[in-house]
Amino acid sequence: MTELKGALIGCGFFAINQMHAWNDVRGAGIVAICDRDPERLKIVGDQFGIDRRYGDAEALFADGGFDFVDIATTVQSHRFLVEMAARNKVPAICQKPFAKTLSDAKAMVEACRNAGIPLMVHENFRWQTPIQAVRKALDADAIGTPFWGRFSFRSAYDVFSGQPYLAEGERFIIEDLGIHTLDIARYILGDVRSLTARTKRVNPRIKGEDVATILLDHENGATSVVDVSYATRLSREPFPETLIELDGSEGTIRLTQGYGLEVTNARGTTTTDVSPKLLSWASRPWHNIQESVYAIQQHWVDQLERGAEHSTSGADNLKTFALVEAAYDSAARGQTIDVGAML
Ligand code: NAD
Ligand code: 89V
Repeated sequence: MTELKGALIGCGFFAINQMHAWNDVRGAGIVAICDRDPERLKIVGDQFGIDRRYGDAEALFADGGFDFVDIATTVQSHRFLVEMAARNKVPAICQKPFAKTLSDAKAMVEACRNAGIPLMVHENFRWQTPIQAVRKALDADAIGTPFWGRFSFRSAYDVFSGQPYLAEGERFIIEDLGIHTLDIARYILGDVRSLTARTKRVNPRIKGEDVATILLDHENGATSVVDVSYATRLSREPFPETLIELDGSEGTIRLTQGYGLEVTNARGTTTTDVSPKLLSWASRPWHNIQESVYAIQQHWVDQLERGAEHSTSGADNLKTFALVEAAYDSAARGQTIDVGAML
């Protein structure tokens, strides 16, 4: 198999995980990196032995010599860089949040479609081992037809020390973390017809909301609650686990803290350990996220080889991104939002 050559733009906090994962992925490797901050460029270039280094993305694309680009910058530059990839006809991965607004996100999908290049959003949470285990239990018909769900992420973990920009934006938890939880809700219970949300800011040292409660009406008739908080101090800190409750016509599923999967149906209850692997470069408690980074990047390569659509393609991610915008809109206006009308 020919090894695909990748270029990574944005050598910040999270890109370290992406670079480690590219080392492990079968069929691809990173040959060039780019960051406008020379210090970050040096740190990542030296750590991963990458000689081709660029301070400017235009210069990177002008030199070429790679088969795809992995955009790991923060949201402000996503549209600019995805459209640059499209102009250069280079397949692109873009970190979440995909864009600043839904109309930007639609334009980015359109640009890649017109250029005929694959576009995947690095929406990795659905690739976590415990989330995949829930999906598999549903696919195996363990609980019949699910009619209710809860997708919950409640924590007091200090995310601001690693990602200081999270304290500075007008928007925080829905845009940064809830976006993953909403994507998981879609992945497990299907697309969403309408949504109602309430938000709060509890931590006075940050600008945006750190608590959100969101009610989803799924197209298949199921109802779910997505509840996320970074203001919840617990006896055992669950970061970064998403806990799931599903009730179905023939039973229930509970994804419990500590990565336990409990399935109850007419045959009784089975409890399975669905802990993520601790990859050689990973560290607790991030290993759950880190393993999913490896999984989504391997998926990128596998689907490119098959010529098949990615699970979190740009087009798919519009449906998650719409939920983020709908949640802010609903919380601001105190109204239920018709999500279908936004797409
Ligand atoms: P960061 O600020 O630490 O790193 C971003 C880097 O991009 C910086 O080094 C910056 O200099 C560089 N950069 C910005 N614009 C650029 C441009 N136009 N050209 C070249 N370089 C540019 O941010 P981070 O915490 O690493 O987050 C990056 C992205 O990853 C964010 O969108 C964040 O939401 C996302 N993220 C995802 C996960 C996940 O699990 N999927 C986890 C954490 C962060
Ligand atoms: O996944 C993320 O985007 C991260 C974190 C899990 C810390 O919220 O910002």
